[in-house]
Amino acid sequence: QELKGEVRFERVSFFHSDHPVLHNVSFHAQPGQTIGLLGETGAGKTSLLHLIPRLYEKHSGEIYLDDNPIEVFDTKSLRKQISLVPQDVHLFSGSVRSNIAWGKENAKMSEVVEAAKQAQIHSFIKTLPDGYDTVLGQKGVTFSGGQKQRLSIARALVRKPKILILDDSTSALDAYTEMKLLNSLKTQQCTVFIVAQKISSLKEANQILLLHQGKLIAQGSHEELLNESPYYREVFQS
Ligand code: TTP
Ligand code: MG
Repeated sequence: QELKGEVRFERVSFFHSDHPVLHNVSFHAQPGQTIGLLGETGAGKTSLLHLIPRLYEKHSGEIYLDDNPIEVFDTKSLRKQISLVPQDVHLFSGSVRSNIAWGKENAKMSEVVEAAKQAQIHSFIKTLPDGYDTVLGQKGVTFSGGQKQRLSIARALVRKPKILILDDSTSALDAYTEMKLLNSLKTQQCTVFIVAQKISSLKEANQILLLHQGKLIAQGSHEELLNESPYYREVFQS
Protein backbone atom coordinates (compact mmCIF):
# COMPACT_ATOMS: atom_id res chain seq x y z
CA GLN A 1 0.00 0.00 0.00
CA GLU A 2 1.16 3.50 -0.82
CA LEU A 3 1.51 5.69 2.24
CA LYS A 4 0.41 9.30 2.31
CA GLY A 5 2.39 10.02 5.45
CA GLU A 6 -0.32 10.50 8.06
CA VAL A 7 0.55 9.05 11.48
CA ARG A 8 -1.78 8.84 14.45
CA PHE A 9 -1.05 7.42 17.90
CA GLU A 10 -3.99 6.82 20.23
CA ARG A 11 -3.12 6.10 23.85
CA VAL A 12 -0.07 4.09 22.90
CA SER A 13 1.83 2.41 25.69
CA PHE A 14 4.93 0.33 25.25
CA PHE A 15 7.22 -1.84 27.38
CA HIS A 16 10.78 -3.07 26.82
CA SER A 17 10.49 -6.52 28.40
CA ASP A 18 8.91 -5.48 31.71
CA HIS A 19 10.19 -1.95 31.73
CA PRO A 20 7.53 0.71 30.96
CA VAL A 21 8.80 3.05 28.26
CA LEU A 22 5.78 4.88 26.82
CA HIS A 23 2.50 5.67 28.60
CA ASN A 24 -0.67 6.70 26.83
CA VAL A 25 0.95 8.67 24.05
CA SER A 26 -1.46 10.32 21.58
CA PHE A 27 -0.65 12.63 18.68
CA HIS A 28 -1.64 13.20 15.09
CA ALA A 29 0.80 14.05 12.31
CA GLN A 30 -0.61 15.19 8.96
CA PRO A 31 1.14 14.30 5.70
CA GLY A 32 4.01 16.68 5.03
CA GLN A 33 4.24 18.00 8.57
CA THR A 34 7.43 18.24 10.56
CA ILE A 35 7.14 16.79 14.04
CA GLY A 36 9.86 17.53 16.57
CA LEU A 37 10.60 15.27 19.51
CA LEU A 38 12.21 16.63 22.60
CA GLY A 39 12.97 15.07 25.94
CA GLU A 40 15.79 14.02 28.19
CA THR A 41 17.85 10.93 27.57
CA GLY A 42 15.80 7.80 28.22
CA ALA A 43 12.49 9.67 27.79
CA GLY A 44 11.37 7.24 25.08
CA LYS A 45 12.00 9.18 21.84
CA THR A 46 13.77 6.39 19.99
CA SER A 47 11.28 3.80 21.24
CA LEU A 48 8.34 5.88 20.00
CA LEU A 49 9.90 6.39 16.58
CA HIS A 50 10.80 2.72 16.19
CA LEU A 51 7.13 1.80 16.50
CA ILE A 52 6.33 3.63 13.23
CA PRO A 53 8.17 1.23 10.86
CA ARG A 54 7.07 -1.63 13.13
CA LEU A 55 10.51 -2.36 14.50
CA TYR A 56 8.72 -3.33 17.70
CA GLU A 57 5.60 -5.40 17.56
CA LYS A 58 3.89 -5.23 20.90
CA HIS A 59 2.21 -2.09 22.10
CA SER A 60 -1.15 -1.24 23.55
CA GLY A 61 -3.41 1.46 22.16
CA GLU A 62 -3.69 2.08 18.43
CA ILE A 63 -1.32 3.33 15.77
CA TYR A 64 -2.86 4.38 12.47
CA LEU A 65 -1.15 5.17 9.20
CA ASP A 66 -3.52 7.01 6.85
CA ASP A 67 -6.47 5.77 8.92
CA ASN A 68 -5.44 2.12 8.67
CA PRO A 69 -4.31 0.24 11.78
CA ILE A 70 -0.57 -0.28 11.46
CA GLU A 71 -1.04 -4.04 11.74
CA VAL A 72 -2.51 -4.23 8.23
CA PHE A 73 0.77 -3.14 6.62
CA ASP A 74 3.43 -5.67 5.91
CA THR A 75 6.73 -4.59 7.37
CA LYS A 76 8.62 -4.87 4.11
CA SER A 77 6.44 -2.38 2.26
CA LEU A 78 6.42 -0.10 5.32
CA ARG A 79 10.17 0.02 5.55
CA LYS A 80 10.43 0.84 1.85
CA GLN A 81 8.36 3.96 2.43
CA ILE A 82 9.63 4.92 5.87
CA SER A 83 13.29 5.90 6.13
CA LEU A 84 14.80 5.88 9.58
CA VAL A 85 18.17 7.48 10.15
CA PRO A 86 19.35 5.83 13.36
CA GLN A 87 21.10 7.57 16.21
CA ASP A 88 24.30 5.67 15.44
CA VAL A 89 25.38 6.30 11.87
CA HIS A 90 26.58 3.22 10.07
CA LEU A 91 28.81 3.72 7.03
CA PHE A 92 30.88 1.01 5.37
CA SER A 93 34.16 1.14 3.51
CA GLY A 94 32.69 1.30 0.02
CA SER A 95 32.33 4.31 -2.26
CA VAL A 96 30.40 7.39 -1.30
CA ARG A 97 27.92 6.50 -4.01
CA SER A 98 27.32 2.97 -2.74
CA ASN A 99 26.98 4.25 0.81
CA ILE A 100 24.20 6.59 -0.29
CA ALA A 101 22.54 3.96 -2.48
CA TRP A 102 22.71 1.32 0.25
CA GLY A 103 19.31 -0.36 0.44
CA LYS A 104 18.39 0.99 -2.98
CA GLU A 105 21.13 -0.46 -5.15
CA ASN A 106 19.28 0.33 -8.38
CA ALA A 107 19.32 4.07 -7.66
CA LYS A 108 20.42 6.13 -10.63
CA MET A 109 23.41 8.44 -10.32
CA SER A 110 21.11 11.43 -10.76
CA GLU A 111 19.00 10.25 -7.81
CA VAL A 112 22.09 9.81 -5.65
CA VAL A 113 23.25 13.34 -6.48
CA GLU A 114 19.80 14.77 -5.86
CA ALA A 115 19.62 13.13 -2.41
CA ALA A 116 23.12 14.38 -1.58
CA LYS A 117 22.12 17.91 -2.56
CA GLN A 118 19.04 17.76 -0.36
CA ALA A 119 21.16 16.45 2.51
CA GLN A 120 23.60 19.38 2.02
CA ILE A 121 26.57 17.07 1.41
CA HIS A 122 26.94 17.32 -2.40
CA SER A 123 29.42 20.20 -2.42
CA PHE A 124 31.64 18.41 0.07
CA ILE A 125 31.56 15.21 -2.02
CA LYS A 126 32.67 17.22 -5.07
CA THR A 127 35.84 18.22 -3.21
CA LEU A 128 36.87 14.57 -2.65
CA PRO A 129 39.62 13.11 -4.88
CA ASP A 130 37.25 10.84 -6.82
CA GLY A 131 33.97 12.56 -6.04
CA TYR A 132 31.16 10.04 -5.66
CA ASP A 133 33.56 7.17 -6.42
CA THR A 134 35.80 8.02 -3.47
CA VAL A 135 36.12 5.03 -1.17
CA LEU A 136 35.65 5.80 2.49
CA GLY A 137 38.73 5.11 4.55
CA GLN A 138 41.06 5.06 1.53
CA LYS A 139 43.61 7.72 0.55
CA GLY A 140 43.16 9.20 3.99
CA VAL A 141 39.56 10.17 3.29
CA THR A 142 37.67 10.39 6.53
CA PHE A 143 34.42 12.09 7.29
CA SER A 144 33.61 14.34 10.21
CA GLY A 145 30.66 13.52 12.45
CA GLY A 146 28.43 16.03 10.68
CA GLN A 147 29.50 14.78 7.24
CA LYS A 148 28.65 11.22 8.24
CA GLN A 149 25.27 12.33 9.48
CA ARG A 150 24.52 14.09 6.21
CA LEU A 151 25.64 11.06 4.22
CA SER A 152 23.25 8.87 6.15
CA ILE A 153 20.45 11.40 5.61
CA ALA A 154 21.19 11.27 1.87
CA ARG A 155 20.92 7.48 2.12
CA ALA A 156 17.47 7.88 3.65
CA LEU A 157 16.34 10.45 1.05
CA VAL A 158 17.40 8.46 -2.00
CA ARG A 159 14.52 6.13 -1.23
CA LYS A 160 12.05 9.01 -1.51
CA PRO A 161 10.30 8.12 1.72
CA LYS A 162 6.80 9.18 2.68
CA ILE A 163 7.92 9.29 6.30
CA LEU A 164 11.44 10.34 7.28
CA ILE A 165 12.68 9.76 10.82
CA LEU A 166 15.78 11.65 11.93
CA ASP A 167 16.77 10.28 15.33
CA ASP A 168 19.27 12.83 16.55
CA SER A 169 20.75 12.83 13.05
CA THR A 170 21.56 16.52 12.89
CA SER A 171 23.28 16.93 16.25
CA ALA A 172 26.70 17.52 14.71
CA LEU A 173 25.50 20.07 12.16
CA ASP A 174 25.90 23.77 12.65
CA ALA A 175 22.64 25.68 12.89
CA TYR A 176 22.95 27.18 9.41
CA THR A 177 23.53 23.86 7.62
CA GLU A 178 20.75 22.27 9.61
CA MET A 179 18.36 25.06 8.63
CA LYS A 180 19.19 24.60 4.95
CA LEU A 181 18.64 20.86 5.31
CA LEU A 182 15.28 21.26 7.02
CA ASN A 183 14.17 23.78 4.41
CA SER A 184 15.07 21.39 1.61
CA LEU A 185 13.05 18.64 3.33
CA LYS A 186 9.99 20.87 3.33
CA THR A 187 9.82 20.60 -0.45
CA GLN A 188 9.81 16.80 -0.22
CA GLN A 189 6.16 15.91 0.39
CA CYS A 190 7.14 13.67 3.25
CA THR A 191 6.31 13.67 6.93
CA VAL A 192 9.42 14.32 8.99
CA PHE A 193 10.01 13.26 12.58
CA ILE A 194 13.07 14.87 14.07
CA VAL A 195 14.69 14.29 17.44
CA ALA A 196 16.89 17.20 18.40
CA GLN A 197 18.36 18.70 21.49
CA LYS A 198 18.73 22.18 20.04
CA ILE A 199 15.60 24.29 20.22
CA SER A 200 16.75 26.01 17.02
CA SER A 201 16.21 22.71 15.18
CA LEU A 202 12.60 22.52 16.25
CA LYS A 203 11.37 26.10 16.07
CA GLU A 204 9.89 25.62 12.63
CA ALA A 205 8.24 22.27 13.38
CA ASN A 206 4.46 22.09 13.02
CA GLN A 207 4.29 20.32 16.36
CA ILE A 208 6.78 19.51 19.06
CA LEU A 209 6.19 16.45 21.23
CA LEU A 210 7.73 16.90 24.64
CA LEU A 211 8.40 13.55 26.31
CA HIS A 212 9.26 13.07 29.94
CA GLN A 213 9.69 9.58 31.39
CA GLY A 214 7.62 8.06 28.62
CA LYS A 215 4.74 10.50 28.94
CA LEU A 216 3.82 13.18 26.47
CA ILE A 217 3.76 16.13 28.85
CA ALA A 218 3.19 18.83 26.25
CA GLN A 219 2.62 19.16 22.54
CA GLY A 220 2.26 22.13 20.25
CA SER A 221 4.25 24.61 18.24
CA HIS A 222 7.31 26.33 19.70
CA GLU A 223 5.23 29.40 20.56
CA GLU A 224 2.46 27.35 22.13
CA LEU A 225 4.90 25.41 24.27
CA LEU A 226 6.64 28.59 25.37
CA ASN A 227 3.27 29.86 26.58
CA GLU A 228 1.91 26.67 28.02
CA SER A 229 4.76 24.57 29.33
CA PRO A 230 6.95 25.71 32.23
CA TYR A 231 9.04 22.58 31.65
CA TYR A 232 9.68 23.57 28.03
CA ARG A 233 10.62 27.08 29.08
CA GLU A 234 12.89 25.98 31.88
CA VAL A 235 14.74 23.07 30.39
CA PHE A 236 14.95 23.91 26.75
CA GLN A 237 14.76 27.64 26.29
CA SER A 238 18.33 28.31 27.31
P1 TTP B 1 14.87 5.33 24.45
O1 TTP B 1 13.59 5.23 23.72
O2 TTP B 1 16.09 4.83 23.78
O3 TTP B 1 15.07 6.83 24.98
P2 TTP B 1 15.52 8.14 24.18
O4 TTP B 1 15.68 7.85 22.75
O5 TTP B 1 14.56 9.22 24.57
O6 TTP B 1 16.94 8.48 24.85
P3 TTP B 1 18.26 9.13 24.18
O7 TTP B 1 18.03 10.61 24.15
O8 TTP B 1 19.36 8.77 25.11
O9 TTP B 1 18.45 8.53 22.83
O10 TTP B 1 14.75 4.54 25.82
C1 TTP B 1 13.60 4.67 26.67
C2 TTP B 1 13.71 3.69 27.80
O11 TTP B 1 13.64 2.37 27.27
C3 TTP B 1 15.01 3.77 28.57
O12 TTP B 1 14.69 3.66 29.95
C4 TTP B 1 15.80 2.59 28.13
C5 TTP B 1 14.74 1.61 27.74
N1 TTP B 1 15.13 0.68 26.67
C6 TTP B 1 15.21 -0.69 26.94
O13 TTP B 1 14.96 -1.12 28.05
N2 TTP B 1 15.57 -1.53 25.90
C7 TTP B 1 15.83 -1.08 24.65
O14 TTP B 1 16.14 -1.88 23.75
C8 TTP B 1 15.74 0.34 24.39
C9 TTP B 1 16.04 0.89 23.01
C10 TTP B 1 15.39 1.17 25.43
MG1 MG C 1 17.24 7.85 21.44
